[in-house]
Amino acid sequence: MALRDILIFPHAHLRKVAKPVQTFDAALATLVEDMFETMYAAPGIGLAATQIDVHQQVIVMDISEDKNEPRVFINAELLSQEGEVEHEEGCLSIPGIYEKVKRPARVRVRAQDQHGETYELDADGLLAVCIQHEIDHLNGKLFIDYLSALKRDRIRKKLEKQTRRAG
Ligand code: GNR
Ligand code: NI
Repeated sequence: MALRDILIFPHAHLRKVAKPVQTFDAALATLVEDMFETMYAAPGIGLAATQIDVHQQVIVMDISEDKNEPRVFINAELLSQEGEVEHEEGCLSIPGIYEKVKRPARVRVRAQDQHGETYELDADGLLAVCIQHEIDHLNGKLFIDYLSALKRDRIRKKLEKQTRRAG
């Protein structure tokens, strides 16, 4: 297992669009393991491969209190979305920034697990928010894209300064 570096906004690669996974091999298993290790260490409740500069449709997640309910979403697609809910979001690629975002409240998702087995899931609450947040990452989209351009610009300037200081 290995920790991977997380890209920080406004890194250009966060805007790349991920490609579907075609082969469920040992390399994919290692990627999924590394993503869990990186997510738990951060700590975060979800991680999209885009965030570690891997542009394949791979998401890991664990929204449980005890961090013992790992979920894998490969080639995830939203089958339906309904309702609307506002939730405060954060992102490991946008450290220290927390803002309310409105999204559909309930989703149905189809995905594959790490073995290639297809499954469907109905989600609401934090799980629905997190799934949509992670699928956005795979499409090069960030939660701050839902904010005003003014707010987004302030966040960009703040993080650019921090990244410069950190080298
Ligand atoms: O750890 C995370 N917490 C979180 C809180 C509210 C809405 C979404 C998230 S996902 C985030 C981890 C992350 O950046 N995933 O891409
Ligand atoms: Ni994120």
